Amino acid sequence: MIKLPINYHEPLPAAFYPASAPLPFSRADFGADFHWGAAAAAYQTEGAWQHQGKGPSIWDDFTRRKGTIRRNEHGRVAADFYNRYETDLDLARGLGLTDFRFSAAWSRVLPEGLGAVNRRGLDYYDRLVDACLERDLRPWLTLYHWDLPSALQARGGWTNRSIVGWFSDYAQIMARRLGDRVQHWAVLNEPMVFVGAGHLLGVHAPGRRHLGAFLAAAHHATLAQAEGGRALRALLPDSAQIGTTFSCSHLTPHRPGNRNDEAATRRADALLNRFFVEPTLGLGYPVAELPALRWLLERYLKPGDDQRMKFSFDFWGVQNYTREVVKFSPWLPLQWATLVPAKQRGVPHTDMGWEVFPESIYHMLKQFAAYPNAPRLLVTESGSAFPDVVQDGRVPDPARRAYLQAAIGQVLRAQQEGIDVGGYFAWSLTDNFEWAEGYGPRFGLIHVDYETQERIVKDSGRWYQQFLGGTAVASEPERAAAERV
Ligand code: IFM
Repeated sequence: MIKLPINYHEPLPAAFYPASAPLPFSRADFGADFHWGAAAAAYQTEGAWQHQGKGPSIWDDFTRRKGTIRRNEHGRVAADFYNRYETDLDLARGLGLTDFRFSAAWSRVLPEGLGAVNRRGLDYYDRLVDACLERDLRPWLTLYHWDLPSALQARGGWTNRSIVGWFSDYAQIMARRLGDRVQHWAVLNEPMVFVGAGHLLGVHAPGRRHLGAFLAAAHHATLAQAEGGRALRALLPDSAQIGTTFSCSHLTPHRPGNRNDEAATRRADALLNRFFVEPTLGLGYPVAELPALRWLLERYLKPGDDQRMKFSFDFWGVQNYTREVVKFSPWLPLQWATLVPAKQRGVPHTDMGWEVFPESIYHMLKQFAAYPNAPRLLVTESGSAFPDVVQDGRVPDPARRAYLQAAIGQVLRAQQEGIDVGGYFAWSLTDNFEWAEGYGPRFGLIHVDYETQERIVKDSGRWYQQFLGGTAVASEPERAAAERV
């Protein structure tokens, strides 16, 4: 059994894994079939926002509204992945990854969200899938990573129950075209985030702040999650591994033992970690902890929905970045709880203000695996944003490297305790557009210079490559220098 440093409160996790010290584990400890990947998403990386027939999405619209995004940035060019995917996949291959997770932009395939297919958009994903396979990278396709076609938002978007059918039609188009080559499908990316941040907090597209909109969107996303799974399974009954992904955070009370904070922590857990998970298992919504969800049941739940929300996924994607510390709040209806920011607690944190707490991933894997009938788990996102400096064509990023090592170690810890966890995907392959935060926070294993689109594999990426036994990775400046010799 490996011993990992946990419960630390040192300034930076790098202190635990100095670059020179050997790790207490190796790739082989995870088993030969373990999926080693990195992840990305369409709006955050592709750019090409109006290219080859793509229709607008709610993120194209939201980023046009002044003041919604830091420095008024947008994803119109982003990391230019649409044009540079071959370069990026070469780098991914060089890192030694076995798998690459990306999302499709619904409005690239269906500019109006439904109806006529944009052949050139679908062709692009066809080429991308082939490009992965040519490099021995298994493609993991996420159908929805937050960029709803604007035309569907004009009809109410996620608050309109018809979205369940629209989404199912889109899923079928993707399955028919790519199902012969894509074996791993994720239906939704983090429904709590696009529903909550987009419809209750108003900080993500479509920028709504309305409890009714939140409850409607939540219920329709829950239905679409299961319906999308059914659509894929009906068309790909033998070949596809069908999953969906959940954001989650290990939660602890601000004042352990304080009854109010303990109860607030249970409510926050119901909202942040259980809400979209339990209906898939037939357990319904966590109404006992969150009585406000009765409105959802009264207004939006139709006869038969309890069954419609169920789907037996082949895997759940666990997406974890931090833990949260929870305090009772009399001001926030729905959960009557607030999250105490890491900065206020004086603990080490990333550029997102998230506490550096890699053991959260271990706790969440244990929590999800404890459900009877839980499917196989994979960590489909895990990572950290720290400021980067390019020095002599390299990016030394010890804090990100240490976070990555610690997170992977925590996954092994869970696996060694019997949890069926089958993969780890670092977020993210390259730096990209971090939603409301714009291009400030950098999560990539590969640095992107947004002026020139030059890529440099960071030291964290080089560490990942050594750990995975990938072939040497040359960054663009190094390749250019080699060509000059
Ligand atoms: O960048 C996001 C991603 O789109 C969804 N999961 C969390 C990441 C970091 O915030």
